[in-house]
Amino acid sequence: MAMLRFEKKYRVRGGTLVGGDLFDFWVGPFFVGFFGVVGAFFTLLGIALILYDVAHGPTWNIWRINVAPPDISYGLALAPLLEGGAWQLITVCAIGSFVCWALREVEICRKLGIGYHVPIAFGFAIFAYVSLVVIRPLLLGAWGHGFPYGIISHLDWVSNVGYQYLHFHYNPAHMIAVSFFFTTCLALALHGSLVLSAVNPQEGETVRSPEHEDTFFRDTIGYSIGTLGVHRLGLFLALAAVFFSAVCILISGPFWTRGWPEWWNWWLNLPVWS
Ligand code: UQ2
Repeated sequence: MAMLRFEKKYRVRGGTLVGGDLFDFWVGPFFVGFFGVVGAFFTLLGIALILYDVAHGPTWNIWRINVAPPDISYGLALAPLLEGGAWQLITVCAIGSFVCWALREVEICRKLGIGYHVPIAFGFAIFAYVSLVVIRPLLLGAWGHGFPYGIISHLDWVSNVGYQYLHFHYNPAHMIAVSFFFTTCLALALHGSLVLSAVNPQEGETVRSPEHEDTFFRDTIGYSIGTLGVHRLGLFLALAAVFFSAVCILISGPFWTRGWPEWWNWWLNLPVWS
């Protein structure tokens, strides 16, 4: 079935979580739904708040624009609008917008009768963001521990927080996360190149089957994970990378306040050495 005809056939009523048929419509190619409407509201309000805060700032230079969280002295209280209050409201709008996007994906999955893998995967990305701007600030007792919204400013924040722990690369969860990021790249490079090698032949050559893909890897390393398996592996590797990234920042401060190199003293202090 041609793609556009497929979409017409499967753009069916129902599957909504909230609002019943009320918002069950499309605008051009886009499904709207209750979460499309509410998500658009959060997005527009968030952008308006960013522009309001930035208009009171010193620059319109895109690299230097910054929306800063409140000073640490405000603790977990609400701050005045131009002293971090905007950052707090923007954070609420961002989370509202991201969660609406995920739930709109869920409604589309329900319409199509497919699994919830995409919104669950996106949920890991939302969890990573929420770790930085909600969970860790709550554990440390001040919204000022959230990261600032700006291109250069968030880089400075990452650098400063890293150096606060002397050498972030000694953070064990950071090590695991980086290993997963690299392995994700390896898996996607293997997968992308293998698929193209089989299904995008030179002119005059024929498309090859998954058996050819299996045989390539059995011949080279004695093992093929299979066409379904490689996607399970890819999803696992990518989600594990995000999960351990969240763990690595959540343990920095709330559960470990010294330099990360020092954490490894447990190894040097093992009784087996004496
Ligand atoms: C594979 C397979 C695919 C693939 C790839 C493999 C036919 C189209 C890439 C090979 C992957 C393996 C052996 C796993 C490597 C393990 C790690 C941790 C990177 O067998 O099936 O389907 O795309």
